[in-house]
Amino acid sequence: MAEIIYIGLGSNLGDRERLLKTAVHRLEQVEGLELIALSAIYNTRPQDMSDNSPEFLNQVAKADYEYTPGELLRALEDIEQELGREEKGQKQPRTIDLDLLLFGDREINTDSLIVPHPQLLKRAFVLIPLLQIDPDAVHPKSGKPLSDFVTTSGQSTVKLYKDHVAREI
Ligand code: PH2
Ligand code: MG
Ligand code: MG
Repeated sequence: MAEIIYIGLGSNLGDRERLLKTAVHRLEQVEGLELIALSAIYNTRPQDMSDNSPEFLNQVAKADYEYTPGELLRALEDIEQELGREEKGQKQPRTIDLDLLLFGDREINTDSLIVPHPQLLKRAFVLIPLLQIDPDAVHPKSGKPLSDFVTTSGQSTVKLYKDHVAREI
């Protein structure tokens, strides 16, 4: 049975908009994955990054996925590799970062994957785009609406990029 998943996309190195678009095309080609909706692209202030880190573009994708979380993680890592992601350290700029945010209402805790994403509730740059496509989304662990976790200070770090709009697919 397919499950609803959410993926956070982020880029702060190179042609950020093109990288997000290419990543979305690659996601569409992942076996067993059917895109349902894409948030707008947002320009976001770097959070927990090295000093002078460039601003990010962030976006969230919602999809149906048929296979296992491990298989999805591998597909996301393959796309990161293909789009020139280099492991220079967690706080360094990256061409593309694809994070699995939610996988149905599952809680996963392995060496390679934690779902829900452990930082989800602290990150306006994923909460705001996710809520744009699903305003009533809840956090599987606590059952609380994700909208409860958006703060005014968080909101001020996330701005719509150009004239982007969310779209259903
Ligand atoms: N990703 C991080 C750390 N900080 N800040 C913003 N604005 N956007 C990101 O995607 C991001 C971040 C770790 O992956
Ligand atoms: Mg990340
Ligand atoms: Mg990541």
